[in-house]
Order: sequence, then structure tokens, then C-alpha cells
Amino acid sequence: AKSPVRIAVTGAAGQIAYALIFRIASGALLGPDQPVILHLLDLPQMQGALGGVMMELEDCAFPLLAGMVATDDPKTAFKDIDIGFLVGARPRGKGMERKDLLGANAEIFTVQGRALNDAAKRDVRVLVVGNPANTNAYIAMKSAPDLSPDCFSAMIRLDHNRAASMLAAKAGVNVGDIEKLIIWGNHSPTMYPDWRFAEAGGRKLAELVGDEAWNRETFIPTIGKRGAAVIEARGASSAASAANAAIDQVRDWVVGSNGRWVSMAVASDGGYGVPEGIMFGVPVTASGGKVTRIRDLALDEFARSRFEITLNELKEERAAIAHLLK
Ligand code: NAX
Repeated sequence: AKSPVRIAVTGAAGQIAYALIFRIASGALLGPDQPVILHLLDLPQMQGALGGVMMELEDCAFPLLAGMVATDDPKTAFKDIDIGFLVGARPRGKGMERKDLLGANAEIFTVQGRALNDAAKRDVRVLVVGNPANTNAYIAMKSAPDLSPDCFSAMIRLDHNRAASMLAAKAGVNVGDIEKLIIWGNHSPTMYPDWRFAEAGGRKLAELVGDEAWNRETFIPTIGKRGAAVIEARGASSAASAANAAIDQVRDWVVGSNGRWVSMAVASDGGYGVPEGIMFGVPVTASGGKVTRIRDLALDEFARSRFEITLNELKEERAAIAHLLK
């Protein structure tokens, strides 16, 4: 039998985690023959609720669940982990300015980055889900100087999946047949869903849909505001779809995307003119924890303008937290 993989989930008593942890334990992440040990981190006042989640995990009798640890200490949570889902974050409170939100989260992610640096396996793969996800991932990466930047990514897959679904409906194709779709940039309403290269069943989506007005006036704004639309309808933010996207992104990263392009926010290596280190959504293929960036795609004038908007937002976020990094 395979030896267990240690997987940490932070914000483990929260709603995304509630949709995520059970799927990890069932085998949806790493397959039906890979045992897992769950490391569950949440704040001290959430340990009671977290105990309830653990009771439910026991009650599922998952054959693959080889153990679990609950803690409020990041170093304990990240001890020897292979994979980390960093879901817990400080939500935007009433009257909180954007820079206060960035600052509060910078504190959390410097602490967690250092704990990963000290305690995690050297080839750990860390997905940051908690918002502002790209900048939180950047902070964690910068706070973990002994780990390769390749250990970190931020979740842009929910935007990717949302865009794939909407395009599939418009084109009348199965969502599973859509390839070469890209989400550029920040996980925020500025992200740029780009289907200029996308195909379904060997045909260009541009031929199947071919509607630039729909792209600019309906598609891009709808994907950008999808999270807000879910909150409006459900009275709570996306949880099951966020957990599903987290599973998709990490599975493609560590198991493999089978040559398919997927969108991941990874530390820039300078490609596409994005300053090095910025966590930027780009198209990649992945396998065995290694990411291969799709390079040198042409950006036309409109694409370039959308690209710059989301890049500028990430540069501003980086500037706003720069003084907190040492
Ligand atoms: P919840 O408020 O339900 O859960 C968050 C949990 O994190 C809580 O249990 C809280 O106690 C815990 N927490 C807070 N600070 C912590 C810390 N320092 N260490 C450990 N745990 C801590 O939020 P939920 O709906 O689960 O969302 C979690 C995060 O995901 C939010 O930041 C949210 O904005 C973000 N999202 C990111 C998405 C993405 O695509 N990247 C999409 C979905 C979601 O909006």
C-alpha cells in the first residue's frame, strides 16, 4: 500500500473547507488508492466546531483517511505536509478599507509562510484560496525563503471553471471538451477570461461563438461578477464550487493535467512582461507538481488592455504590502 500523503487545510472549520475536506478524504484529490492524513488548522475559538467536523469525518468511515490532526498552531498544522490548502483568511469587515484587508491578511500569511518554511516538506505544494488570494500567496512565498517559489500558487481555477461553463452553454458544446481557455491575472473582478485560443472538439470557439460584442458586454462582466451573483442568490459566498476548483487545481498540479492547458496563478518568471514574483494567472500544463508555462501567446490590443488592468491591480496590491515583508 502507498504511504499516506499529509494534507493541510486552513480555515478548516469554515464553509469552503466543509465542502473540501470530505472530498479529499474520499479520494477525489489523489485517487482511490492514496491514503491521506489531514492536518486541520483554524483559530482557537473555532476548535469546538472543528471537533464537530472531525466527528463527521470519523462517521464517514473513509477507508483512505489514515489520520487527522486538529490545531490552532500553524507549525503543527504544516509539519511534514506534502500539500497545503490555505483557505482561512480574514474576511472584509464592515467599513474595512481595501488596504486594511490587505494588511490583516498580510499578517496571517507572513506567519503561515514562515511556518511552511520551517515545517513543511521541501517539495510541498501550497494552494492559496483565501482572499486576496494572489497577494496572500505572494506574501506566503516571500515569507518562506527556504522553499522554492514553485511550491506556491493561488487559486484562479474557479474563474476558469465559471468561464468554461458559460462558454460551453453559449457554443452548445460539452464543458469537458473545452480546451485552451485562459484566465489571466488576479482572482478578482479584474481577471481577464480569454478564449481567443479556446477550442472544443478541435474547432475554435471563436468560430462557434464568434461574437465580440457578447464577449465584451456580457461574457467578461458576467464572469467578473459571478462571485457577487452567487452571494446575492445564496446569501453566502461560493463554497462547493470553490472547493471543487481547489481540488481541480491541485489535482492537475500534482497528479497531472494530461497535456491540457489549465489556468493557475503562479509566481511570474518575467514572461509576458509580468514582474518576477507576482502571482499571476497564466495558462500552464502541469504534472508531478511541476508547472510548464505556455509562452509567447500573442496579445492583441484589447487583450493587452485587459491584461494591463489586472496586472496593475496586482502591482498596487504588492506595493500596499511591501513594507510588511522583511
Ligand atoms: P469562512 O468564513 O466560512 O471560513 C473561513 C475560516 O477561516 C473560518 O473558520 C475562520 O475561523 C478561519 N480562519 C480565519 N483566520 C484564520 C487563520 N489565521 N488561520 C486559520 N484559520 C483562520 O470562509 P469561506 O467561505 O470558507 O472562504 C474562505 C476564503 O476563501 C475567503 O477568504 C474567501 O474570500 C476565499 N474565496 C476564494 C476564492 C478563490 O477563487 N480564490 C473563491 C471562494 C472564496 O470567496
